[in-house]
Amino acid sequence: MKFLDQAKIYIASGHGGSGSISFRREAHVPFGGPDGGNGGRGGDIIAECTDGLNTLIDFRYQQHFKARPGEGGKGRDRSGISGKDLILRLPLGTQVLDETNNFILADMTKIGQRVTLAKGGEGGKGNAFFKTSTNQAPRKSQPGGPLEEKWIWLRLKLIADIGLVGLPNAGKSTLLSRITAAKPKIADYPFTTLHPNLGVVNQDNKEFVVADIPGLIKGAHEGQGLGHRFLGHVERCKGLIHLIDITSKNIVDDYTTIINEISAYDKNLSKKKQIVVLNKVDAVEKDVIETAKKKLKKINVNKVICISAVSGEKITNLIRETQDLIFSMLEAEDDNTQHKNVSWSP
Ligand SMILES: Nc1nc2c(ncn2[C@@H]2O[C@H](COP(=O)(O)OP(=O)(O)O)[C@@H](O)[C@H]2O)c(=O)[nH]1
Ligand SMILES: [Mg+2]
Repeated sequence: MKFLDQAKIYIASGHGGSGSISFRREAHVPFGGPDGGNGGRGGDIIAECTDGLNTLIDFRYQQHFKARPGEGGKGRDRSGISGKDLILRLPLGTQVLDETNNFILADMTKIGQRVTLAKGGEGGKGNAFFKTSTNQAPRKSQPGGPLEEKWIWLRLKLIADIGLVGLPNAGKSTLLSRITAAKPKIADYPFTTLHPNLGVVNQDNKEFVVADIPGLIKGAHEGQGLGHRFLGHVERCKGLIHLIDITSKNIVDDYTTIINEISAYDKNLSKKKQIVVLNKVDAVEKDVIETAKKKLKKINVNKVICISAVSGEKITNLIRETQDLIFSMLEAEDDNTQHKNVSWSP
């Protein structure tokens, strides 16, 4: 599935430090008691759900993750220092699966959520621990507990920030390939695309994910084409880019067809913020653009961005407007979510 980004990685917690065997040696105490300290705990491997990441690309470069072992215990009842935990920062929506890629070990669904994937070994007891009334000088200590190691799969179902909607031929695939590294088929027969294409837009060091929603046509909500099924993917988008082909004979119809299909699918979806875009301005004269804008104004579409996905005209404008939209939605979300940064434990 194109929605999927996945990586296989090796994780190993730290083994526990061994307990120490030691006896007190002091100038005036001929037979000192046992004072071997306990070993430190090995570090855990912990998955943490993090804001602001939306790919697993980092895991293509590094596949081995090992937490630190615990230190051995020492004489004079000193415990070994525990090994540091290793935190795997995973994007929201990542699932952690076992080596077979079948069994889900963790589902990262909340920012701040933490799940221990591999537990560090316990520290071994030092000989001081084994002192009893009958054995005042034990020569016994424990080794540290074993580490845990395994291969796991990380699977990210990308959640798009923005859905790209519009009739077939509006230029959605062209725009997606222009603003992201995605390579969708251009001028593809609309219903042969079985999955929405996704791409990451990176501008001014800010990233967002766009999903191209193909196959939306009149009657999609009654099951015409596959567009209806795809609309489900935009449910969690923060907003829409609505593309209209300016060379079309009836841009108002084109616009309302899409709006009707979206609201027939889900009333809430039609409340999503959208950026209305007239595409292919390279192919028409200036007066055609002005007429188109006027027509849209009549149906209360007052703000329109005119671009050419082919020549690149005003594309940066569109991206910045989109970033503003996402930012305003995030701010609104922040106001509504008071528990956003509270960590979650299983
Ligand atoms: N002249 C011109 N043609 C475009 C532009 N954007 C897309 N097209 C063409 O419009 C056709 C449909 O584009 P496509 O991206 O496949 O549309 P989609 O069905 O919405 O994904 C293709 O032949 C594109 O080359 C543009 O900005 N200017
Ligand atoms: Mg397309």
